[in-house]
Amino acid sequence: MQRKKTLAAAAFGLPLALFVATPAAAAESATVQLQPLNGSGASGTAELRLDEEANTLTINIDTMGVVPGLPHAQHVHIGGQNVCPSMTADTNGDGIVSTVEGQPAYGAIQLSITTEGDFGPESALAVERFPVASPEGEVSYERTFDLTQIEGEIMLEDVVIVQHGIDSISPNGQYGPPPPASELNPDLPLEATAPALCGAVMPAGGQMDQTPTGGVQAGGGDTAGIENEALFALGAAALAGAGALAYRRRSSRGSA
Ligand SMILES: [Cu+2]
Repeated sequence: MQRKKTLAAAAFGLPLALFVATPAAAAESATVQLQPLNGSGASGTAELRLDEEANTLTINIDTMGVVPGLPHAQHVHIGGQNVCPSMTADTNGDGIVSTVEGQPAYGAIQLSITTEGDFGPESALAVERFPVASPEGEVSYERTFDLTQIEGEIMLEDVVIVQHGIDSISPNGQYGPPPPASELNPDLPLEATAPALCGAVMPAGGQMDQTPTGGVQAGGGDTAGIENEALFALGAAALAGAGALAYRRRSSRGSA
């Protein structure tokens, strides 16, 4: 029986085998390859298991090559183009794709992948509750989240995982010292919040409805537009006002 089921699934196609949804079961899972951003040289994977009956999301993240001994903020981002940014997202030309610059690609924070306690967007920069990389620069993380505690629905195919924290601006084994400061919190160095790794559940060019780069999903009854609104309603609280405004402005322009 088990074998037949597996074969049937294989025959079904699933060309990427990254995103596995079985309608009969109330569980979905996805494995995401995390790619380096901002010259981090890091690598890793994230595994997500959504249990719709229990309404939980279990996230495993294993990364290597990240800044040793320092905390690495990590989030579920949703509501952008469901992709990871390229260096063309570096709109201010400082050589770093900051968290806000990457937002049109990967969206706002829906879930902060913390080690304990709150995991909503308001914990986006709860530095003391993010995993600390080992002396070898490895992070090994697992937590199961009770999704009844956060607003909005998480659809796995919309998820982009981002792990933050780089040391490539002033390589010295620590974040900063500033400047440059993070656009999210002037008390934090840009190095602490800039993305180091990013992976989208649905790779660019996959089965997702892809809008052209620079385009926006608003209007036309496209669900992505609704999600964006939902995220704004959520407050995207953790994001600095300026960043959220820039994001909104971009959305408005694209839909006009
Ligand atoms: Cu993030």
